Amino acid sequence: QIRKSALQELQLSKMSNEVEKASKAKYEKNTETIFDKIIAKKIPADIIYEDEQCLAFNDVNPQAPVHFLVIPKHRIPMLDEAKDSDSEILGHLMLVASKLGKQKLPKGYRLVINNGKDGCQSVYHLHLHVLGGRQMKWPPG
Ligand code: TR5
Repeated sequence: QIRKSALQELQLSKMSNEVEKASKAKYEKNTETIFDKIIAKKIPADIIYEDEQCLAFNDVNPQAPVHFLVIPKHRIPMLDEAKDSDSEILGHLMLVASKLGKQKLPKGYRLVINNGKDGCQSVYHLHLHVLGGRQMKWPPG
């Protein structure tokens, strides 16, 4: 019998917790999310980078030794809602993720965008997850 380590148990419970959160998350196009409050500095976050267009901060529930989010200041609820006019900000988010990723994770990292319920999206403000600091696995769960 294979006995799961405490760490694996914890990772599994965090994972199902995220899936549960995503399945309960309501997509309301015009409703602000917790990330708008972080952008407005109404609630604290561990901010690691900021410029006029975007913000990066450490994920409160990290799924890897390094796990931060890069978000646009202007709210795009999800990737599926991005318009042609968002192509510049989408590119900017990727470049910021790469600059921070190179600095913090020189051995490599993973970018993730969860889109919609099946994609496990729980916060409807587009965000890039940057994960690393361990060997990432493939396929992702
Ligand atoms: O599931 P998706 O892709 O929507 O990712 C949402 C992410 O936001 C999750 O990884 C959460 O852990 C993260 N999150 C949620 C909150 C939060 C946060 N990261 C930093 N700070 C946070 N605050 C203050 N509040 C949250 N509710």
